Amino acid sequence: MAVEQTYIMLKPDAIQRQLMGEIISRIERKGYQIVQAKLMDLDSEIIANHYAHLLEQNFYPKLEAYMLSGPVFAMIVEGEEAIQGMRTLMGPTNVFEAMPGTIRGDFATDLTYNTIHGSDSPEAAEIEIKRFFG
Ligand code: YYY
Ligand code: MG
Repeated sequence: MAVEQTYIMLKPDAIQRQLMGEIISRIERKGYQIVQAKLMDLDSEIIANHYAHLLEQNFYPKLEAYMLSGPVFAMIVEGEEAIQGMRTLMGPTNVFEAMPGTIRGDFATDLTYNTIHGSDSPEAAEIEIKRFFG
């Protein structure tokens, strides 16, 4: 067991659908601390860096347009095993398999518009925290 920091981002649909309070409540109720947070507009360059592993995918243009469609809410979330714990709270990438009670299971019906991002490993968390918080 170790205290970890993970990069969490509420994606544009979460802000547009006014789900920020609901999702932040779930993170806090779980027992994690939000140690930094900001609303920000992304540009194509930071999106391409963040999703570099997906640039060649046929859905990338849709993903980029979504991430440009409005502000995101970027957070550093801290807690015991927070990287895996937040992935569990979020639910899997495939929203059709996401269980009720998870954020994606409760709020997402589309593989792209999936409401929330969370780092998938300690290496990714470190890089993503630097990318979005400097
Ligand atoms: O880490 P996570 O967000 O759960 O999944 P990734 O495999 O890193 O994909 C990033 C992002 O790409 C995903 O959150 C939505 C989008 N995406 C998509 O639009 N269509 C797919 N078939 C798969 C992923
Ligand atoms: Mg990912």
